[in-house]
Amino acid sequence: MNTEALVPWPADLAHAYRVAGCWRGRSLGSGPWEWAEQWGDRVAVVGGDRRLTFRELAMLTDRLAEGFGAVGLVRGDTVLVQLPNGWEFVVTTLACLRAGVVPVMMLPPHREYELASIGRHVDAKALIVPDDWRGYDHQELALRVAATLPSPAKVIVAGENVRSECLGLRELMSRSGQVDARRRRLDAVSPDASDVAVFLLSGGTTGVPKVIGRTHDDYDYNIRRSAAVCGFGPDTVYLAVLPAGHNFPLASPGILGALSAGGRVVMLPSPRSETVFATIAAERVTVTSAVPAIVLRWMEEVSVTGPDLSSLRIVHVGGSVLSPEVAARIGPALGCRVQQVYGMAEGLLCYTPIDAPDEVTHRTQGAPISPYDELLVVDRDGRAVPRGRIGELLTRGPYTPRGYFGVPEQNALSYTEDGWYRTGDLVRITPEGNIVVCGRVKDLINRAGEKISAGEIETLVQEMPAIIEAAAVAMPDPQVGERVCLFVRARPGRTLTLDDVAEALTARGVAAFKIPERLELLDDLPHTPVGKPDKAALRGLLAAKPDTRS
Ligand code: OOB
Repeated sequence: MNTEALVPWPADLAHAYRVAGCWRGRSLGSGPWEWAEQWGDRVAVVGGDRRLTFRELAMLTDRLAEGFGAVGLVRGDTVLVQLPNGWEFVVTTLACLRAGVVPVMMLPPHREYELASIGRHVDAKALIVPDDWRGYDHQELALRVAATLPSPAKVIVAGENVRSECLGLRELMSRSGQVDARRRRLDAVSPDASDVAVFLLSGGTTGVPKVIGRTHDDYDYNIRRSAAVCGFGPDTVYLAVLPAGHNFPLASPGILGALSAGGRVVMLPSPRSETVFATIAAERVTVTSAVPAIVLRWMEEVSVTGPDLSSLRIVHVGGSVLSPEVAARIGPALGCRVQQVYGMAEGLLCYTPIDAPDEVTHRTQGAPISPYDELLVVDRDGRAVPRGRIGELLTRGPYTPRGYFGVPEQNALSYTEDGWYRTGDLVRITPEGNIVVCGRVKDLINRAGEKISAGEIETLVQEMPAIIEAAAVAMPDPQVGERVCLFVRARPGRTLTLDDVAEALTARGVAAFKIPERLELLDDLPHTPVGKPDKAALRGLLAAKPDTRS
């Protein structure tokens, strides 16, 4: 990895974060053995038909970390990880942390376009994929992508059917040998706490790949504070249903928060109500996290099946706007408490307290996890607004890195000169210090918590010969919050259908969740004085002309 492409914290602040005890100077890879020493024979991870104790988890982590070395992956190399929620995801992530190999957290629906552009950007040395997932051949995909990358990249496959050109993940972790000696060998090459531990993808990349390098120090603090604020402990049984590569289920407090508190993680590759309810009952799950769209489905379907959710104590809800009315209904419907979570892969995390009054839980997105988080709410000219007024939220702090990896021009837009990250969210802060998200100024579509960059879609469809100009706009939707509507000015004499757009983007290798779900052809797009499509006017058109699909 080109470490010069990272943007470090200023040295004096880094020092202050160490002195304050935020940064502990330890690698996240030391976690599994520390946990094993405290909670050795307790079950740590449940996934499919596997149940791994903390001791087994530490042993498998070490075996795979050494397996990575045996196939030439060394500290500082980046690997694209595209695994569904299962035990392999957990072991792979921990083995990367242990070996200092940096996982880039891709999502299972990503295709050639996303894998290749991110893979090139980070100079990936391997792709770790399932053999086949939901009827799609990921080995084939990964081999195709690997052939286009600048460095020779290995394809490592989780699952049974490993092709001869690929390496088997299970084989890489089936090494024999003395456990203690291996542990010492790995300890000796442990990554630095200031090294990047994971690369998270930013919600809504603008066509420029925006990946966020989270260091061991910063992510450790993120996990530790989140676990404390959410009361995680050895009695926690956390159900991971959101795609595990997202910061929310991974570390807010999620999978890593539960394990580091001695709790148990249950990995489930689907948020389908039936499976989720059955798993909560069977594993006595105490906490899970979900985006509002998923919680809504659970609430609708819970009364039909009447499952046993008696173990469930808390649901973390975040990733997109939750209305106060829905928030108030979750507790009674699922028989648990709610904590709202407002967070971002870029860093800042806010939670409503576990024991907050309903007013706070239902109507706010909570307060930051650290006293060292800095918040600034500004107007369009970048001036601070009076407390309580709405403006764009800027933030800095011990787990909010100072820039994306390798995109200085983008960083000049997304970060101020003095290191504030521009969240693009419109918020106000209540007198008690809780954040209320009121809207956003960034140009993206938030579809069930998945962020889709309008600019990315526009650039991609511009390649279609029938299109002169296009604008992607969020269309409000009761099920998923927002869907992509594409406004198009077509070339005279050319026709265009929604299917044509979907076909072109699919052929381009774009993830299905980004594909527009409504197309509006206009003779001309409205423009702002500077000549950009006028999105406010387009949103107005949408409001006046609701979707007529049945
Ligand atoms: C989480 O992370 P990302 O990186 O996928 O997206 C961040 C953006 C925020 O800037 C905001 O626009 C939106 O997602 N968002 C919310 C929200 N939580 C996130 N908007 C309204 N209400 C909320 N509660 O989405 C994420 C990362 C860690 C924990 C939770 C969510």
